Amino acid sequence: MSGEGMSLRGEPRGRSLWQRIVDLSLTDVSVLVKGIDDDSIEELERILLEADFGVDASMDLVQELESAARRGKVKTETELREFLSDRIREILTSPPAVGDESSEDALEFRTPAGSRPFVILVLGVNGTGKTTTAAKLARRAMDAGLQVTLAATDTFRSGAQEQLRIWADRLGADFVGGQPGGDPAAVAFDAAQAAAARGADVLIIDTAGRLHTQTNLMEELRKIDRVVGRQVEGAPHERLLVVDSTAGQNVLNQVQEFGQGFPLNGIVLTKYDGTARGGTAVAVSRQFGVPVRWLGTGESEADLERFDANRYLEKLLG
Ligand SMILES: Nc1nc2c(ncn2[C@@H]2O[C@H](COP(=O)(O)OP(=O)(O)OP(=O)(O)O)[C@@H](O)[C@H]2O)c(=O)[nH]1
Ligand SMILES: [Mg+2]
Repeated sequence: MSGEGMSLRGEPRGRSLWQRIVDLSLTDVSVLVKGIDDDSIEELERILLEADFGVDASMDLVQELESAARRGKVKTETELREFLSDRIREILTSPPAVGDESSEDALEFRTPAGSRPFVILVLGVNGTGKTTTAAKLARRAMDAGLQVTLAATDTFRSGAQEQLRIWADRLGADFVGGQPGGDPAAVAFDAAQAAAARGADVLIIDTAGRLHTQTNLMEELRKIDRVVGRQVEGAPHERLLVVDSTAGQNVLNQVQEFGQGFPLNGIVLTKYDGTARGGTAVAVSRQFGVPVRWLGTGESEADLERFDANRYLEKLLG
């Protein structure tokens, strides 16, 4: 998150989250003598909320900072930065990055039993970036030397199938789609069969974010889930929820809703290139304990970063 050039509710352009925190002068001598005043506390909470840290994480951070300052643990800007960085790292549930990226990617797409294919179910409400993320994940897996099948189960929205097919052609991945208006679960069935027959390493299933029928979306998605589970041992091995990082509080509602329907393995935060409010990852981790796994940083297939807490904190706190 660069923050440069972004205007945040009338805030002057270019002031990063860290700069705004520093401007509160929480480490001034007067604070060290008298403690942090209520106005500054309130202001810090406001800044965190505006950066999408969510209510729970914002309140935790502010309270912990207040008590640390009272105990004389936070006396300089460096200590303040370290304090926030440590606390936020604790909240983030993401696994630490190890080794080089491409060998990690190969591991990322491997079933526990070493069987094939590794099945990823891509979930999320409409427009969050599911199809683009499916393509980006395919690209990562292919770069790691794996054979990928992409499946388009949104048979209702016109253009949805075509969009993924175009990605598949461009990337050189196999593609499975369905008849317009056909049963999405039937596409998942065909895709599982085709992937197995081709000896694919990875099957990525793109889904609809909204249904154009009376059928309940969650039920439809669960049907897809069950169908692939019957075809491939342990599938889906990963259920990823794609959320738009600029959607603020809505992100939390979506994690809540999908989390009730599925044991989510991870979150993909998309459009991270377009936000100056990087706290969403913290809010999600604090509230649901679901790790943020990937960041979408643009519209092209290469614009996917593995979520790394250290890199994230560096960007967040300058
Ligand atoms: N800037 C930016 N744009 C993105 C990112 N991910 C997706 N987009 C754009 O967001 C728009 C929607 O992306 P899709 O992948 O079609 O979203 P979807 O969730 O599949 O949408 P539905 O199938 O309609 O539910 C497209 O214009 C994408 O190019 C990202 O990380 N950054
Ligand atoms: Mg789509």
